[in-house]
Amino acid sequence: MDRDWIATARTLSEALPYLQRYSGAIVVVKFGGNAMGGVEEMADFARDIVLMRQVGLNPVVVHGGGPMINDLLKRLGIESRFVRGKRVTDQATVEVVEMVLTGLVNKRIVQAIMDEGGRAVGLSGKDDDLMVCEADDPELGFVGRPIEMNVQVLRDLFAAGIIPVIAPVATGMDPNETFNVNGDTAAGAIAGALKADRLLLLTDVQGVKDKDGNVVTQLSPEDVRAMIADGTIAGGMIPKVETALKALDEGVRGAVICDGRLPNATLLELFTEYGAGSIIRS
Ligand code: X2W
Repeated sequence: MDRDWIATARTLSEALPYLQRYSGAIVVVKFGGNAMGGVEEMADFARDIVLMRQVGLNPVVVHGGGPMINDLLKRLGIESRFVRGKRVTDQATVEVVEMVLTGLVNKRIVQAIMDEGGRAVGLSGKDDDLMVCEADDPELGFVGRPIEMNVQVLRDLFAAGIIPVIAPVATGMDPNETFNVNGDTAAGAIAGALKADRLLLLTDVQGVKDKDGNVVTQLSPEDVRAMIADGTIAGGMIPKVETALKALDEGVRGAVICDGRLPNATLLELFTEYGAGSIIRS
């Protein structure tokens, strides 16, 4: 045998308690633009999501696409500028953000899931009023902060066996307004509104690191607050852990920050003893 099929069968057998534990669970997966990689990585990600659905979980994909937005803005000669990790979004930029996220990126993920034999439907925060926002900060322009969530459409899709794939674009109280929402923020708000069992933030770092640079596998909200206060958690990790803390406050059972470039990152996290990255839970 050129492969250890016995080990493959054992791996499946060992996953049984995890499959039982997560049966019916709602898992919101944030798939960041930096974690997307090429066609093959996209197919691998999609296969894991389809497997989750196949074994009785209710996965929801919330995606980013920052690098793809940067690309098109550059081709159009529009400058990209970020303040505290969020894109300064004027009228021209918000149009590009909506086109890239709800068009290009969203449909690519939907297609990848269907290619693996799953059923997926793409939507944005605008569909069925899923996510209504207000302006986050006047300095950022049309960047939205979710203030009202209507997740019934997601429950309807779960019941039909369909995987929702959500672009982080939303309307405001004025329905003619369009807001650009940070992908992590959107995933956290959706997970919170669903009181999800897990929020998985897939990114391009291994997880939350301690002072020596080692990944901390389990943290409580208090640990996270202490690590922010003493500067151990800094930079781009701050908005991620803050999203996680807010989601926990809203009733999510556990939030995980892990490296989406790892092969089968979501399966590793959900179905093995090992886990991946850092889990934050009370
Ligand atoms: C993000 C939305 C996309 C995103 C942006 O315009 O880039 C804000 O910054 P990643 O790939 O997850 O970074 N929105 C307000 O979050 O993409």
